[in-house]
Amino acid sequence: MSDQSTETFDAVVIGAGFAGLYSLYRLRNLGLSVKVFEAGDGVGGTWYWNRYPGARCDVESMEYSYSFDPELEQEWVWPDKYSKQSDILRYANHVAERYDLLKDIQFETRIKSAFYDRDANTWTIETTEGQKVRAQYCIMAVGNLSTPRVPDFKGVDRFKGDWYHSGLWPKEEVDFSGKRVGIIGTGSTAIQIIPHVAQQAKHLTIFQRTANYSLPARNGPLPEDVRAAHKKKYRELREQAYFTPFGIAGYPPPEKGAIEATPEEREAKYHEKWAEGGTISYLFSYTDLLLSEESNKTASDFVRERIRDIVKDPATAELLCPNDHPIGTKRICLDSGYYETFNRDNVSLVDVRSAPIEEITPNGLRTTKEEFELDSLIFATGFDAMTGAILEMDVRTSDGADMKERWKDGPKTYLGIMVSGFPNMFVITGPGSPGVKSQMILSIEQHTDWITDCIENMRAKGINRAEAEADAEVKWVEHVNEVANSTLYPQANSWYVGANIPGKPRIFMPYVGGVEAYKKICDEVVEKGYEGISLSP
Ligand code: N01
Repeated sequence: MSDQSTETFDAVVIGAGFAGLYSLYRLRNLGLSVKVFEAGDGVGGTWYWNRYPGARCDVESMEYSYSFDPELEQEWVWPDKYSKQSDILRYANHVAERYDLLKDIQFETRIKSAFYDRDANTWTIETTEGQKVRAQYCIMAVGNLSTPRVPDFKGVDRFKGDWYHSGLWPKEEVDFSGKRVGIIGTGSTAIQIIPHVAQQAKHLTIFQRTANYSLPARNGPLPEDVRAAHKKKYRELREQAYFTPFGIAGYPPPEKGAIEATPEEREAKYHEKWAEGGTISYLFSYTDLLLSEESNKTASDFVRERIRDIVKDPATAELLCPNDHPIGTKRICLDSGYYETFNRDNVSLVDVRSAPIEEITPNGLRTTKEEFELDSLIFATGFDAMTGAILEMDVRTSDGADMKERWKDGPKTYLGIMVSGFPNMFVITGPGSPGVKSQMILSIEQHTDWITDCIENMRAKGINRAEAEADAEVKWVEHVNEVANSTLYPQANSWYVGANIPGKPRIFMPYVGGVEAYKKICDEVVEKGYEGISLSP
């Protein structure tokens, strides 16, 4: 495409998930011309791609939604306590239509590169089809779990059956009736898929490398009185959510540490939380579950005991008991009937830690110990999290900054929002932000508000370039690490540290100081005249 045909906008947003939609809404309201690019053929991001059976949010519906418009939150009706994927996608589409966002979104378009020219102070964004647009601001609303990863098993291309990745699930319903199905992975995704596929398949074989902690969701229809009561207090609850660690209101903070309680007290508390369901509730049993190994062990032991209670075959139960990380240091899974599924005759669990998968064969899968015949194979093997989507693009500047080079030893950002050397580029819930450790939509709104306020301030003052200072970035990365190292989080081999991607630098990526602390820091940066950010005309 010739240079003359390069359209110019004030801002380009990459991604039309919840972050991209809200960015478009806010930037447009500032009077900016905005173009959004989206790889899918519809809005919704994670909820567009992850259509696998059983896909549901692990944050309660009344919390997991936008707060920016009180009318929207009053009119929308969430059917269930925890929303299923199709309801969240319906909501994303409703928002896109209600605020007339679709006209500025170009679908089925993947971005190849983003190039910043310092002299012209513009970003040129190029699609894989060679279309180019220019803009002063580049907003990365690319998501944290948007680069699905199929491990490079030998032989995948020779498999004669159908295979699926959870994050690239087909739009059409997949019928596993009468089939011998294998699923690789036992993370949050697999734990949601397994009970559903087990009900259909002739046989389901689960290939587990690492056992995870899963808690019961106790999901069900949201009673009308509960919905109404929440709506009555919606404004207050939204405000409260910002003063909590995970950005979720309604959970009274714990008052003491687990070891301060007697064993009987603890047992009663954990039983109460187990019966209530939900992950935040359980983590909020005591103040120190993510800080003290001794305290954490009491909560981890309780879950292992429940697994042994539920799963009838003792060997299977033992294999399902997580033993390599403290509870909560990986995202806790939330399930509906996961452990119970292992009592079915058509379900078997295979340990691929002791006997790893060697190859996918034309008719199934072979471990170092055994061969399995399969008609269908599901990869619930996760994502190149937090950095994958940005590094998939070629992001550079005219003065030689290259994002792949800059992040080769792990991502470095200022506040998880800006990267030094990449002016006027803003990342929504990037590495170094609490995004993935919070109610994601709340963090998306907080980040986007901060970014759009920054742009508004720049425009009011005739400032054209905002750039994170290298020193401020170094200090932020140190702070993120320091906070993480004061907790048990780094003990787990999770996607938080890139452990699921061979060769990825092991760096703790999310900010785990909590939403309240993070928002306070962001607000103080503004009060101090955008401290750590160089602003130039
Ligand atoms: O991915 P994961 P996910 N051989 O990386 C296994 C969010 N989410 O898609 O642990 C054998 O957690 C891997 O084993 P191991 C949520 O934030 C939210 O499940 O590396 N196994 C692991 O068991 C979540 O944390 C919701 O040893 C291999 C699994 O694949 C995040 O998404 C629902 C393997 C990957 O687990 C990611 O969850 C779903 C190999 N070579 C997801 N490679 C809700 O809101 C990988 N594995 C409810």
